[in-house]
Amino acid sequence: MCPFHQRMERSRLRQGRWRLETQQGGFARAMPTLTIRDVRTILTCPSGSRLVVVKVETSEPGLYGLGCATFTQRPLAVKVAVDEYLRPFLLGKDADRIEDIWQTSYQNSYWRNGPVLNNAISGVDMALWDIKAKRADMPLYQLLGGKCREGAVVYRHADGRDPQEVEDRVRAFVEQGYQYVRVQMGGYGGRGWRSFLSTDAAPRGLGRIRGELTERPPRPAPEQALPGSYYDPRAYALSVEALFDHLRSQLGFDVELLHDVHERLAPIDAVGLAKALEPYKLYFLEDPLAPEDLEWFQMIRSQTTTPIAMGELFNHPREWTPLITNRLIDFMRMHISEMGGITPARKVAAMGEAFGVRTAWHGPGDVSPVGHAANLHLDLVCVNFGVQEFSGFTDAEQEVFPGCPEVRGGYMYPNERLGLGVDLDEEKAAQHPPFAGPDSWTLTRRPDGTAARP
Ligand code: GCO
Ligand code: MG
Repeated sequence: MCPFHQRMERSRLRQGRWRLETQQGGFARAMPTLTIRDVRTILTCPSGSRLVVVKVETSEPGLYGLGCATFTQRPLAVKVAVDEYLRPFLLGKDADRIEDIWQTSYQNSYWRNGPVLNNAISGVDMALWDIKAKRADMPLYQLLGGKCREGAVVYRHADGRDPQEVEDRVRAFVEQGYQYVRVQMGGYGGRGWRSFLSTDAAPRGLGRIRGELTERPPRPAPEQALPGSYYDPRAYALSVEALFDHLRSQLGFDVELLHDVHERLAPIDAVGLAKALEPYKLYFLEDPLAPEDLEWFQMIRSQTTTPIAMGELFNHPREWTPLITNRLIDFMRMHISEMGGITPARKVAAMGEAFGVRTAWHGPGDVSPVGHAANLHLDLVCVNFGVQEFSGFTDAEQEVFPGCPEVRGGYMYPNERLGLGVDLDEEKAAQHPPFAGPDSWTLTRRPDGTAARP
């Protein structure tokens, strides 16, 4: 046995891990069975988003794994699914059988493919991958096949009240080394303000939009209109065109720009916007349609070459499979825990590779640092990686989650620690208890008071 494996063998024997035996020039390995000793759910809210993390403890003292199960709008529902249903189902099971545990957990509820149960399964699934890589003495990306790149390029969010404010924020990110920036004006759906083009505007080479944007009060709502977060879809669509006209004429085309429609438009207006934005060469236009309107993607495809990204709301294979296999999207944006974790995500990423669809996993503030690490390990090993969303880690988050991936010069890097590489300080997590009750931003309404998708 070569000196390297003698050293490996000695360290594993010391750790009572597994034995390397040579047989006819090969290596055989006998791994002692590792059973699941406990499954616990930790809720914490260090930076305003309620995060859900699952900790799986094993029969090997000190060997545990962490997984992200964050459904930030319904954290308690996920906790119950894990504590009351998955935990009793998993205790004593062989922690190495990740695929079988995924399949049986998925089938066990009979009804399946929902945001609560998928997130619960994801928490366990990611934790089991974390454990297996720790046991193999390597960062997870090594176990998944090794690096295709040294770091994952990320995009940041630039939001502002008007085009100038958005431009300033984009410039600030570019100065920090970011090459990809998502631009929004007034948040999703351009809350509240209506943009009108000044009457003396004239066409310019770049696009069809011209002239200054002026703010106008929202369209009048009917009497006794119900409370909610009102926005005006048509005015929003116009403001996005004007925003990109401004940004491209001020910034040029060096910086890659992205925009999230957040399913805020009627399908035909989404087709119109995707077409109107073509001259501005977006890296991608996200969620132009809602999961309920998938058939409209064909029309977008037939009308424009603006790259399309979709998927953060998906939790059913029948949502992502037709879009990928019919090449109706260019980027898959799934929230990995919403799919059920690393096990399904790596399979769908491989499917995407076959159909020219790249990954751009969901990565805003309501993904825990454990989930961000899972995104990163997949980003490093998938040849069809596109870009990774990143919204920054606060100091409080980094305290609660030691080992957060590092971002430098616009790239996210692994910390080369074993497994996912992120840990959780339970005492610190407990200092940030989650707030109770439903979110308010999702109570969106159109100008006439009709409830709209958030
Ligand atoms: C994004 C998303 C998020 C979601 C949020 C919901 O592209 O990052 O659209 O901002 O709105 O995750 O809780
Ligand atoms: Mg989005």
